[in-house]
Amino acid sequence: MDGRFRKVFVAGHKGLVGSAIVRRLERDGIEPLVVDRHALDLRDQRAVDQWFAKARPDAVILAAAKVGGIHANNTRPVEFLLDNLRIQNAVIPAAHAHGVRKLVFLGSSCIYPKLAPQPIQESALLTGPLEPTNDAYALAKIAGIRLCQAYRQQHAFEAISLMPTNLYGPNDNFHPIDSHVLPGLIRRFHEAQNAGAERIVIWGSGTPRREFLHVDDLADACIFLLANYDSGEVINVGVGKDISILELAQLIAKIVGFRGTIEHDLSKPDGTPRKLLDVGKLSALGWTARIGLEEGIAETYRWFCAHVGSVR
Ligand code: GFB
Repeated sequence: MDGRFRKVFVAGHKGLVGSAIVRRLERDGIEPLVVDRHALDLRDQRAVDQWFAKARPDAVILAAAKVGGIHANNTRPVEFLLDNLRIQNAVIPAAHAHGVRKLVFLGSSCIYPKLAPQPIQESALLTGPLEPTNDAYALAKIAGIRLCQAYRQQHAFEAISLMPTNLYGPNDNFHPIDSHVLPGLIRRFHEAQNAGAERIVIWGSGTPRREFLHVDDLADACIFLLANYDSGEVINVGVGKDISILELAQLIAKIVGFRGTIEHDLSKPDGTPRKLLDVGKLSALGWTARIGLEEGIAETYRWFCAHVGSVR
């Protein structure tokens, strides 16, 4: 961990990403600064500015966001646009105004153009139409990246923007409808297995491909880049390989022990056909992901089973 930063504020510390970053910092013996959402609504610009004036962290990892899977994004664009803009427009200006020395902003692979050439290079951003099922979220995140670049350009503020691929791991949102595909299928296969079901339905054709990065790898990359990256240009964070949704379902079935048949609900959207990230820029800096998909899903399933009564 970079010795320049002793008071690191993890915004969104209870979420999938935030809780992984807290675990990663604590591994370095650093107790991060956190604040519960009932004590501070990160969408409230005045309250956030007053909090920063008192707390005065020296680094910020902005892991707080309104996130969700394809269904949530497709049906609630107002929240995905407004909540994310409000959080970004509160935290980033307050960080600059109150002496924060470095801020890490998190974008997402889904904000690249729907049909970007694969694997997707960072230069593809804003070169084509967005994926309609999540364009509200994507525009909010693109605005956040541009705000970080504007503060760097106008005030020499050290803000960096990472572009993680699809994430999964402990403390994810396993909601049957609003979750991302990997946790959503873990819950569905688990419940089908427990119910002795002979068939299971997944959404869409199963042909889209997705890249999955364990959240502990993302957290490690965040700390690595906090110390080793200082540019306004976005940087991809991924594993460099992908899997079809059907292959993912078959892998989760194997891990859960479900032996029934997998069927498709073609009334549900496929979303973007592929969004594999080019991770050449990150690997050139000396970082690569370590957690393999099968071991990562198995560990996540163990966590899910141990917390099934309280998961989101
Ligand atoms: O993770 P996911 O919901 O979103 O994956 P995206 C959607 C893909 O998985 C589609 C299929 O092809 C779905 O048809 N799928 C199959 C399912 N069964 C299920 C299921 O039970 N639940 C879900 N959720 N999908 C997201 C963006 O796109 O990527 C977010 O919408 C975010 O904004 C995230 O950025 C990283 O990967 O398509």
